[in-house]
Amino acid sequence: MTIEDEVPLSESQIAVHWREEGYFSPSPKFIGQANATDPAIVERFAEDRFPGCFAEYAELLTWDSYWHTILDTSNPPFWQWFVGGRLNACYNCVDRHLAADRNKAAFIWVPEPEDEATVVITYQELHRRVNEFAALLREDCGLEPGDRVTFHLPMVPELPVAMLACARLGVIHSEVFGGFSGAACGGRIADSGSRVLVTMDAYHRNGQLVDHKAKADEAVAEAARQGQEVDRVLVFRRYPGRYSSATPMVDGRDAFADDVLARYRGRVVEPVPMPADAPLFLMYTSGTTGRPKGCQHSTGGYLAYVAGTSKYYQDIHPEDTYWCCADIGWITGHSYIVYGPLSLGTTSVLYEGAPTYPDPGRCWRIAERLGVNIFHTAPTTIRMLRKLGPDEPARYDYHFKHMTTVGEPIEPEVWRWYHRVVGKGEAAVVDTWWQTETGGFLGSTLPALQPMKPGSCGPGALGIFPVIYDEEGNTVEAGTGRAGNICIRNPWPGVFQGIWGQPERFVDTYYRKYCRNPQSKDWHDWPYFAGDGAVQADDGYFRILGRVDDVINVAGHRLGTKELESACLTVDEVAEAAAVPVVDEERGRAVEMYVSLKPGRQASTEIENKVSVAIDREIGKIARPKHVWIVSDMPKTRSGKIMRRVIAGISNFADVGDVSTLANPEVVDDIRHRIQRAK
Ligand code: 6R9
Repeated sequence: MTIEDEVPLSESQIAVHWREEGYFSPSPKFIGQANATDPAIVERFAEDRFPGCFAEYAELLTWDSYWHTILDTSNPPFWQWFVGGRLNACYNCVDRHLAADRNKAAFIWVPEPEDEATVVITYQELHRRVNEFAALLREDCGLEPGDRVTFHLPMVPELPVAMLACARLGVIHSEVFGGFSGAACGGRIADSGSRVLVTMDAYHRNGQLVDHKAKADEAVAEAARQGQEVDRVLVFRRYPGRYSSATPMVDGRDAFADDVLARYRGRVVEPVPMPADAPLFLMYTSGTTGRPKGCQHSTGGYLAYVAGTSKYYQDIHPEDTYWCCADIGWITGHSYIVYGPLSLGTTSVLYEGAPTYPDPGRCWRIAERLGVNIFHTAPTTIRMLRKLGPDEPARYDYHFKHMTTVGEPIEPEVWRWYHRVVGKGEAAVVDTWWQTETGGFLGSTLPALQPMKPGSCGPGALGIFPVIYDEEGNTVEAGTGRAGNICIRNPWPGVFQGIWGQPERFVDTYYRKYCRNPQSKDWHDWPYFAGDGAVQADDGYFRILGRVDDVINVAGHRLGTKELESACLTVDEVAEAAAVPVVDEERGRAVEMYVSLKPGRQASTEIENKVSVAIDREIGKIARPKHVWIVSDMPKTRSGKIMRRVIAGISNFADVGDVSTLANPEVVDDIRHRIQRAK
């Protein structure tokens, strides 16, 4: 079966088109303390200062040896930043803070159960734990620089410890979001060629102690099916010494990480000075084909970029208590829970559980108790907190100076609640548009210098020059109200280095579309295609409309339509499947699955349930469809391609567009009646 739309499905077709909003300014108190208050910074990062301007970000780090070339463009679009430089990411996030701040909290970990004690991990303690784990990885697992290791860890301190231990050794880590299924994890293990998996027996989520170890066994089995053997599974225990899983440990393969670590007590491992372009980690994301993309991020460029953007956009100072309420298994957590904040030596809060458990006051209690003053989260969480506890924030005595949002467009209505109620009218709000591929922020506002505008992410970030192109590559001018594809005209240090093992896909997906001359070694000819629709207002601010490719963004998680559809096809009765996005009040977008059955099979709720279960198993609960519709047939082109665009139109009660090229236009009405009866 081929599934491909003739016209790519565009989320912007169903995006809510809100009107242009007025500006908001931060308080003089905020401006007085901000890291970037001198407008000269914008000049320092102007286009005629590119790429040298980014030395300012790199100077925030400690280098073992300096670079000789700031940007090497000799092999486009495989850009290399800070060539010749060497540094260690772990040293920059941990060791260099010891002299002045050894007993300052690096992480404060808040377990989900409210009666469990909060754990403070000082920089000294973090240094000790990272060194011990690095010794274990090197000696017990035999890992060397350049090897890959997969983590399937929840929001526990063991996760950043393990990441930093890898960084110390030059081992490439690949964390798979804990909520993803064992099968999804197995696929990523195989793709990255990891032979070591680090996991945990259980963790708390929404009041349940979730058995997580079972997923490790599925992951190892799936990896083996795809040709990758895992010979070591390190299992942390959520409660050391007490195993909280019903799944047996496998002899010779599995070991309790907390037991093995005891053998490395007090061990110190020297940080390995890595070339700036050595890969630091892989972060998998969804694309338009079933195979996930392992986005490969560099050590020097990435770290410099997240340090710089954390300083100027998140306005992080070393004395802040910063809380990014997201999962480390998402790029946001890598960049803005671990690497960015720690490179600046601040205190970063980690929370294990759901923001609304046991009630929508939980986040505000945490903020009050820990004195959090910078808060970062996603629109989906904001919408949920607003729905469940619109008046909760006023009941707690916390004060944010700064708040950020990331992951999806935020509706102006929701923005205003965030600003007025969560931020108590005192906090600057910064919308940050970016992607797994981009390492850090692309579009945002410098909080003390550029006013906020609800519903717009802002102009290009420092040293980032976005442009909107139409399908033919003509520039869509600002202020025309016309939407197009947002691209970045220049490379920047945080941009990913490639897709692990798929160099052609990297070039095809991100650079082919608008490349002016494939022979050219000039970066001007290689704009980066982000895959988002956008409009630019005449003030230069961008409004992001959503994905233009076959990716559905559910609560900030990117789900590939192909992945969802292949999961459905594991159900015996299902002949064809199509995944479409629908507008959802809380999650922004939700998935609806349309399936048709093999001949002779009868539609039933049992089959609908089987489809949901298959998606849980293959991808994870996050992807569970809002609805499964069993239909008689799919709208198809004459070449047999399923027209998701048409189904999405029906599902959202929107215009389905031109159906004249369909081979079977009559099914459009069939499906429409089916949906209208039910919705
Ligand atoms: C960091 C992250 C990337 C996609 C991106 C876009 C959407 C992210 C946004 C936003 C509007 C924002 N997106 N931030 N849309 N405003 N502030 O989210 O990475 O998971 O790779 O998703 O998310 O569609 O292309 P990732």
